Amino acid sequence: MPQTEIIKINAAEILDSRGNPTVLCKVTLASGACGTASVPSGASTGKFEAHEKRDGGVRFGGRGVSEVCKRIEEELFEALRGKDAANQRLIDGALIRADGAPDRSNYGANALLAVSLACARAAAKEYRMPLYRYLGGIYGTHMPVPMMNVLNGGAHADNNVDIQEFMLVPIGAKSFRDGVQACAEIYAHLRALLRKEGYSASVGDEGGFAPDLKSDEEAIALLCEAIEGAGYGTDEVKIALDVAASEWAQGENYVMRKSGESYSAEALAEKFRLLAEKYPILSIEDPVGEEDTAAWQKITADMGGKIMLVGDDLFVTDAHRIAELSSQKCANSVLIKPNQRGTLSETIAALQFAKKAGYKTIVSHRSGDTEDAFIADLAVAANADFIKAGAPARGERVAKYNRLLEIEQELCFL
Ligand code: 2PG
Ligand code: MG
Repeated sequence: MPQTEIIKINAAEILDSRGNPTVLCKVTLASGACGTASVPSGASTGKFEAHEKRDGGVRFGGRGVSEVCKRIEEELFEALRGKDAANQRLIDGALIRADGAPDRSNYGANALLAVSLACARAAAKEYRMPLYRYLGGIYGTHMPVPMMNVLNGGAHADNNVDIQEFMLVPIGAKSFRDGVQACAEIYAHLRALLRKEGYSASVGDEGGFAPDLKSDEEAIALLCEAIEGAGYGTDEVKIALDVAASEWAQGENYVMRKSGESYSAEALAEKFRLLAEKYPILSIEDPVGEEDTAAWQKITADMGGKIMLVGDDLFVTDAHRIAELSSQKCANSVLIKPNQRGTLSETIAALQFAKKAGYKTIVSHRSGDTEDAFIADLAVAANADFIKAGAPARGERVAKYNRLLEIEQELCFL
């Protein structure tokens, strides 16, 4: 008989990819099996995301999490002691009740998520199953298509580019492995192209290049050139953008942080309509602000039949917001980031609600991340359409893609 009762929880303050502290948690079961998980952290966080708890004070400029870890080991352990780690809903319900705040501001979504994910890993270990199979059973076997962010701007880079992410999406690839190969080859080509043009090939937070360019549109043109230069067609490798427009919202208008250009919601939507006409754009994330429901409805009505319109800050991985806003015909795709809500069960609920609405799903990393590749297993288990995990460079980014390569090979052996 599996012995999946929780007997111990450890937590430690570790660093994320930006050098900021984050939480690592280890859950030990009665059998001796244990699971660990660490949590990521965003830079362009949505207003409706759950709270991320920090210690304050002077350590790490107030961003320390040693107090957060102490409370996990003492208080959250008390709430979970003896509970069955294999009963994820029970675990997550206990975590949510222990926190008691709708925005998870008591312990913090970072604390809750680290415990929630570590419980799932510990249970998977005890059942001797790979994590994706524990999470998805025999039904969760779909490899997501990567969305690789190869050019960084916005809050993720110190360059003059306003749009946050320019991604490659190898929709024509026959396998995940072929998709990774295409993106890595195009990434290498883009580096050479930037150098040839006299631009910097240094990278931003998610491993994409972060040059100063003449315009944001030039970034899209460079991606197209790199796709073709690497021997691919723009019908097989498409482009996705994450505008992160909530960052620009100022009253009624949108003011780009770097160029200072100002747009009404309508003018901004028109700009993207023209770009999508001119370039092979598959998907645009957060083209308008998280609170601008009317603008979301309009852009969805105008462009939703042709391209993916992805809600990130709009939905914040919240099943209730997905149900509500999809019924109001906002967006047609959902970004899924577990730390936006704080537990695995709520993340799965968000995925289920998105699918029920007929929306595409994209499981996503955060700009500050760790080597933990939980989202790779989650994407396969949930049969998600896409995974967004940054460039094919930097350890914390490639950890996700490498885990998926490993999973794909395991699935092929079946
Ligand atoms: C986003 C994410 C991840 P951040 O906006 O989609 O790319 O960025 O983690 O900074 O919110
Ligand atoms: Mg986003």
